[in-house]
Amino acid sequence: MTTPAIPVTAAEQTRLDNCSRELIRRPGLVQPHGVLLTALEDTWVVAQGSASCGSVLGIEAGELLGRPLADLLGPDTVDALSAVLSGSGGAANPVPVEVGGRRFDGIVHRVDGLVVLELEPELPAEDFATPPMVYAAVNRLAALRSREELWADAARELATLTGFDRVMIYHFHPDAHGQVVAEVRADDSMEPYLGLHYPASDIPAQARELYLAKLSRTIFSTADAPQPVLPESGPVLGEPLDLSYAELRAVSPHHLQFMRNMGQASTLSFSLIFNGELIGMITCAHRTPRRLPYTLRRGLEVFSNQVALQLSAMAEIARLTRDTELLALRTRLVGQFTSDDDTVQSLLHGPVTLLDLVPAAGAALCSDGILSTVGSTPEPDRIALLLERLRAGDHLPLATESFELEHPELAEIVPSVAGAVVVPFGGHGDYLAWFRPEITETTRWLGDQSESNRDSILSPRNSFSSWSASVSGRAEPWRGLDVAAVELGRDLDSAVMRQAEAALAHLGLHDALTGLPNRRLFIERLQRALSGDLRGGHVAVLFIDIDSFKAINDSQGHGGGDTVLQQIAERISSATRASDTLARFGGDEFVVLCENTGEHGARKTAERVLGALQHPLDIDGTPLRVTASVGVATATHLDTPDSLLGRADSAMYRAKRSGKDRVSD
Ligand code: BLA
Repeated sequence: MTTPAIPVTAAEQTRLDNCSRELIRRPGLVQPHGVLLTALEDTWVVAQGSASCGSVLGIEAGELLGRPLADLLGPDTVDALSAVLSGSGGAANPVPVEVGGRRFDGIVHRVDGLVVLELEPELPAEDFATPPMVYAAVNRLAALRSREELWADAARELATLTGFDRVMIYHFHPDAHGQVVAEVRADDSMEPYLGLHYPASDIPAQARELYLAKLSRTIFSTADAPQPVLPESGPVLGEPLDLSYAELRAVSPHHLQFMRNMGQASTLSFSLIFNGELIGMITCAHRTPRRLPYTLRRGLEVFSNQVALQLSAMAEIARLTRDTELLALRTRLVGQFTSDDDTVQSLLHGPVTLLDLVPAAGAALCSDGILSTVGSTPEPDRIALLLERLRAGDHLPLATESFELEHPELAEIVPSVAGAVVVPFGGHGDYLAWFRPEITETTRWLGDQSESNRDSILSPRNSFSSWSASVSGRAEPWRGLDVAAVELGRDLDSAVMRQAEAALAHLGLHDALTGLPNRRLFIERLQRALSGDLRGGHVAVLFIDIDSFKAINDSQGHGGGDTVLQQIAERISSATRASDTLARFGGDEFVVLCENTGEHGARKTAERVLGALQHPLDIDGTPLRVTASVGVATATHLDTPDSLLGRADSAMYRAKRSGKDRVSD
């Protein structure tokens, strides 16, 4: 039910697809400022070498092939490299290497069944940030509490630690397009990119996947031509070497062109990863070639990891807080719904309303087939028609941010809104709906996104000046509130179900005509009263039978008898105490259980019952006189419900025989 915040154009989709196909992991090329050699795992005999050997080492790659690496580096260095590979004694990259009087950082790893050794010319340590500086920066970040602060401070710290003249932090949106969320520039002559968005194809899918596997990459110079690894195919797999984990991997020519167009000579970028997902990146860019020592780069990977972890913790906390708030609102709405018989009042006009849960211009509620609205919504007949179509098209529940784009056939039914969430509930065609109007969203892009700003569809943009594009026909995104709406629908479903169950349970123990307890409930209560502490003497039962009810019933015609019985029930009820239980046993038989009362009290209640029938009933304006015969029985400690009821019944018959309209015991 989620849609991208910014629609992807067809051209952008094509570019994304094509860019993603480039085989960037096995380019067969390395950057020329260093050297890459491969060696066989068991013998350390050189199998491949980059063409840069000549310029960097002063020895052509061809001269090294087939010779033991120890001939070039010396046996101690080879031992040190192999200790790194086995991890013995905690050995780690880089290994200091000297060739022909030149010093290098030696970086070794295993891939494709080969040992890969990269040599980067050593940089003077005193020109660069020290490990303690990196540790201190990591510690300063740990104190920050908001992601805006974290983004800004991390960029500032990295500008200091790297000396690169532009540092940017990118945040990836759910549709993979990116946004520059922090930026530090060396001087104001550099164009600001802060806040700008860029399309997903600037960093295509396979690049993101690679950046999950390797946390940093150096692109030293956009000017120098990459150098082939010779021979191109490795001796084990017979294909170009997998350079995914190599420091010197040459980058995509499309991206090199992108960098040149941006005026970047070098970049150093770091992955921001959480839960196996690339949530953003940090890019340090320089206008002239610049690179950092391997050890510092590793330190900055730890720094970036700290940024990613903190961003993730902040996002998790924000998510949990929001979930808790939404849950509280839902619970209150369901509480109102359950306690208020008026569904419209409870969901649309109560202390908490549907619009508190899902903010929108207006909301609609269809309850028992009756449509009510609050706020600004389409006309009720339009909403009803929309629902008809949604049901027919099997589109429920619906969440859309743009009818125009996602359901053009429905857009004309509700032209006044752009987005809607519609959730059925209760199982009888009832539903909840929220509506949002169209808003115009203006996105500031990094560079004109139109094709005129590219040489060809696969080319990067020529200009990167801020370029605004507006998108209309869309509502503000629901951002997960559509899910909260569906959950509310489910909550209401179960509330409706519980109410139905409660009503059924009530029916099982009550008389449908008068709502009074039925025989079953009465016997249960009598049983409890008789087995209670105050048993015998304190429990009494009145048996009430309406005199000549058959004649009354016959005279009242169809349904009239029911009205008479309902009115009699009310009269008798008014004569009993709140602690008494009045039940209807069916027909014209009513029974009262009097607890905590003696013979005298029970008899007084019986007299009050007769008194309550003194005034004629009012049956549709016609007075009707009714009388009753009442039998009273008080319990002894030997009584069961049956025996006590039996005596009350006999007493009632005595009252009838002695002339009706009286009490007997
Ligand atoms: C890689 N694209 C990248 C990288 C960044 C960007 C940061 C990672 C490599 C690096 O650190 O330089 C994008 N750089 C940006 C953005 C800014 C920036 C958005 O400075 C903003 C300020 N790129 C294109 C097109 C294609 C393309 C049209 O513009 C494909 C046809 C591809 N970009 C592309 C590829 C990579 C990439 C393939 C991977 C490069 C690699 O690691 O090999």
